[in-house]
Amino acid sequence: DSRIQPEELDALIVGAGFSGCYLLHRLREDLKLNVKIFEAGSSLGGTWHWNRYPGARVDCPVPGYEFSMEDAWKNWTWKEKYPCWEELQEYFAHIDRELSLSKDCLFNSEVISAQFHSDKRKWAVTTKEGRVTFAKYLIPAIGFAAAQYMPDWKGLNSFRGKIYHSSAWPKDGVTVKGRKVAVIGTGSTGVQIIQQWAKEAAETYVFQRTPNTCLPMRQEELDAAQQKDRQGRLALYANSLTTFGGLPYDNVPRNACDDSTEERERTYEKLYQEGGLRLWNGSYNDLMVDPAANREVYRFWAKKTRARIHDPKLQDLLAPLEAMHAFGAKRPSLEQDYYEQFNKPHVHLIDIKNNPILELRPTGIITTDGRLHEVDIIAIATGFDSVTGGIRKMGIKDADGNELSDRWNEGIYTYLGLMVSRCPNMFLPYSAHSPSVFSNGPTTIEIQGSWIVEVIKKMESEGTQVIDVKQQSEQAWREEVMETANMTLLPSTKSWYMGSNIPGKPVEPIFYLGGLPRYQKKCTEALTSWENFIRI
Ligand code: NA7
Repeated sequence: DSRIQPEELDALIVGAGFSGCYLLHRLREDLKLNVKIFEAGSSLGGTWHWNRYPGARVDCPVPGYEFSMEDAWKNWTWKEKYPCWEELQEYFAHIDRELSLSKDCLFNSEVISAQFHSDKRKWAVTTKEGRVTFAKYLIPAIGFAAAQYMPDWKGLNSFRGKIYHSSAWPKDGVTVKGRKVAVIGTGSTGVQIIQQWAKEAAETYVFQRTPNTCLPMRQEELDAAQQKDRQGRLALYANSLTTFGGLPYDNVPRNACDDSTEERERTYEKLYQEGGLRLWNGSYNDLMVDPAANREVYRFWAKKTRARIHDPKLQDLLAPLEAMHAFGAKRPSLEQDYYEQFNKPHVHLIDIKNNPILELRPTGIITTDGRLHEVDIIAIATGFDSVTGGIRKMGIKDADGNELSDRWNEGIYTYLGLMVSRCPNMFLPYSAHSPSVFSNGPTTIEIQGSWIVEVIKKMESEGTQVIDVKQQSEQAWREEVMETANMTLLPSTKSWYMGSNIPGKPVEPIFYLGGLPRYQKKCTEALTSWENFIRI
């Protein structure tokens, strides 16, 4: 709409999830910048605004999964160790009250293009409604899951029932009581939906290509009084900066083969009983490095899991004796009673690895064996075109007019996962080449967000208008990302961590696997030397 006058901002943040909220708060309060968030959704929350499918909950425990600013937590207590999406939305409403965030948010505003104008030395950002805004700094805080992945099955549009992708769930929910439902996909999302729907629907059809290696969540109700312990809170935040994944889990300080078989079994049992991601994220040092150590933990997991499933055929499909991929190379999901659902006669597992989906029909899903699975409602839990899909959707163009997503088709290049050459004054929290998805979200975001604040603070104080990063610095960071990933078993497995879940997407490690302490050290060094930046 040409009647809308272009607005000039110091910083424009895209996305009102954890990253966007953090940076709005810090840039506004610490640096007194004129900052706004443009958010495609109608409220704060990011992932927790969009992913409101049944059973959605976080798999990092609270209170670690929260902002560490005292204003954010001093009047807040959590109800459960792994909160559901409703509680996370309440948390965002709470921080909004405490930090007055939404007054600087423009909701229902999807950014469809952003280009750096070298003459104006600013980013021009356009929303779907045609609003154009100029900003000195651009911060795409869009997370890794801004672009959903919907496979193009034949007949997709012919289905006459209801069909929903997990990340665009209807606000009013979906009633499944007495209905026949299907869930396609058994990643973290699929597992959560299945666990919930199997308890409510008349018939539940689960379309599984690869079994998940789910770990027991061991949910707990939390005591409000205990959470008031200020010292405890501060110690928790400090500790989270010292662990690989920003979680309150220390690794077992040995390799698996250092222990006898019995000792190893006892250790696995202890970690498994502790629950959560412990067996994956706080296990032996060599779990993700040594195939033999990895096989051992898988065998332990399969034994525990198979014992919960009655039908031997289902045991082989849900927890085969031999691993289908390295344990942990795909994210283990947390479950509460997922496996028990398959002991119910109205829950049906369809093995679409051996019997793929052929097409959708008006009344259901046909598999290659010719069988029609008639259902009323389908949940699509096939995940995301992670990171790069969101960047493409946002239409980011560099100072030369090149689409960043096209550039990244030749391989992702970033400096510390935070900046990209020829995209001056642009900062990318929780994006590619950062520890993001292998670490506790808020902890990673605070490390990255603080770095961004420091860079901008320095620029403002010395009057620098524009900074870029050196290409050789990007090259060096890419090498660090590749080297650390190649030391692990991750590249051996097709997964969204490697980009291999999306047909045609370049297959390479998308995230940094060096762990949070090493990452934070690299970020700090960059600010001390300042030698990787170009001041323009
Ligand atoms: P994921 O982890 O990417 O899981 C997607 C699931 O969908 C997975 O089981 C896939 O099987 C399956 N899938 C993907 N494409 C197809 C097609 N074409 N046909 C059948 N099945 C398919 O996404 P989530 O949403 O569960 O989780 C994303 C992250 O969000 C999660 O890790 C948390 O960090 C939060 P596959 O394994 O590829 O055989």
